[in-house]
Amino acid sequence: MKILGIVVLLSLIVPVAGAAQSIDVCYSELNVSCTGMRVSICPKGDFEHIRNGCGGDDDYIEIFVRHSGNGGIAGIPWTDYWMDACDAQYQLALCVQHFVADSLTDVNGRTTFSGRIAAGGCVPEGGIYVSCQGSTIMNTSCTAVICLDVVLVGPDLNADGEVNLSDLSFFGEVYNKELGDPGYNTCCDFNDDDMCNLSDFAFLGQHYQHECF
Ligand SMILES: [Ca+2]
Ligand SMILES: [Ca+2]
Repeated sequence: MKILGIVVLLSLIVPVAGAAQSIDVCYSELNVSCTGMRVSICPKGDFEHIRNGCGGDDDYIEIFVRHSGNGGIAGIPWTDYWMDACDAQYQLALCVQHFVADSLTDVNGRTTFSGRIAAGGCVPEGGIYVSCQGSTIMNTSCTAVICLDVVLVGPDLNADGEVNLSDLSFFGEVYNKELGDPGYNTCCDFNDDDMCNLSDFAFLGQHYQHECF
């Protein structure tokens, strides 16, 4: 009877232990709500929202964090994520040591990201990856990191955490160029019209001297 009691007790403990199971990056899932998401970012975190990343106001990046039993892991804090460029030639400099989720993960391990990103740098191609608690989310066959179809641009062009004169001089080199022109750089096109001109300069002016806080 005593042994049976221990077995019953253990069976009660196991689900609790399951909730603390570690992340399985291959069962976990990462999606973006639209193709061609493009978000302008600023070190101060006051440029575009991810939810506006495809032209509407309800876009998001979505994650399902799952354990090796393929169940969701609930209650993961919104600060336990990281993101960066998949292509190492591009620099993204997050101002804080996390990429902030909208909420704790729910019972399915799901949460979304739809707010602003406080960061410098530019990721014009190659996409971004997302990590949760240090584990980078992989595809279902576990053969490659998931690189979301997301482009990030911003006025801190040299990714040093501050929009200042050095960014302005970089911007000057691309000024009045458009897609197809030699030397054109999409990183200077903040309003996504394939041109780097006065409208983009105005955005740079709005975020001038903004820095990581
Ligand atoms: Ca800078
Ligand atoms: Ca433009």
